[in-house]
Amino acid sequence: MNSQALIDTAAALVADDKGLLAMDESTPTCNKRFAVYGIPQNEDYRRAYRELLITTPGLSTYISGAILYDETILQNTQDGTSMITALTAAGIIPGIKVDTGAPALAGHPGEQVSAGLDGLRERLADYARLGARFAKWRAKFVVKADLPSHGCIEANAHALARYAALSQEAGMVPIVEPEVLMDGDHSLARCRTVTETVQHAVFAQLRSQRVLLEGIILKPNMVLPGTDSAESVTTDMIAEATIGALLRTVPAAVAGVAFLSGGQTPERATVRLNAMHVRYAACLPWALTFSFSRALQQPVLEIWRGAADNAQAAQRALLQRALCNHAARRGTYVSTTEPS
Ligand code: 5MM
Repeated sequence: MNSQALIDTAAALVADDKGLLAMDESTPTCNKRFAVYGIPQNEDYRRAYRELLITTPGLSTYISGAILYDETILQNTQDGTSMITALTAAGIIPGIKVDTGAPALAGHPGEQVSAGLDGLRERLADYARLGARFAKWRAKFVVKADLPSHGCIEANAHALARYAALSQEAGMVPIVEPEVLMDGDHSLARCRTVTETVQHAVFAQLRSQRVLLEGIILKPNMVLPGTDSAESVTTDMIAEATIGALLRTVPAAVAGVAFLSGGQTPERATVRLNAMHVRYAACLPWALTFSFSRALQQPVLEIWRGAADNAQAAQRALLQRALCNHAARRGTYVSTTEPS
């Protein structure tokens, strides 16, 4: 394992106030997003869409890395350039999602454990040969009065750490994504408690599997009340709960923290990231950035709708969202940064 190369890649992924573009939706998820806008759900349209994203002019000014899905990493742009080559030429570091989904966890009704460890060493070697320099694995945690269970937290934390160790062995920086889901009527305080419990378990397992913390990126949820909660919270309360939870659980050695957006509107995700920087930038031991999928892509899909004529406007929308989040990383975002 070349520790310095891992540290350098992790540092490059969070450098210059940039963030990551998560474009690793599995085929069913991508099709579900296309269906909302009446976009045909087939490989040609998924390829064209992903080409549109990665060929956005100027994207690397704000985006350091892009997380691809297995289908995409094997595809080419229309002119025959591989997606990886196109990304690298644009100055964006290519990465790959390597979990293979989350089947039900036996003995734990309503809970799931992410899969994909079998054969992972070989898959990582193949992806590294193709040019991927980082990987991503997501574990998700449902919040209810009695969930997540200890068994679910332990199983997913262990799998995340085994994945992270294998990624580093392959020379790829692991993005470690434990997501406490927004679905439900839980309070902000409950989300914070669960987030802290999950992060504690994840870092205990990462240590136990001898993962180099300087060579990982953590991709957590922001601490938010559930989507069905009637609780009214301010942006400052969210910033305080999120940073408070992370400061208590994430070692200072970790290279960076890059939030998922989890179903927040694009503007809210940006405003909240901005507030965290305005209030806490001076006391953060790690880089704090974004690794959004929906909060970057939703406006793009809304404009593109599968029509080539809309491609340039859709790319402008992606660039605009990336710019807003780049500003949020500096704590300089204001609502006038948004398009009128
Ligand atoms: C939580 O999802 C990740 C971040 O996306 P959001 O910013 O929209 O929350 C994302 O990378 C996710 O892992 C992919 O969309 C893949 O999802 P599936 O369920 O298709 O594996």
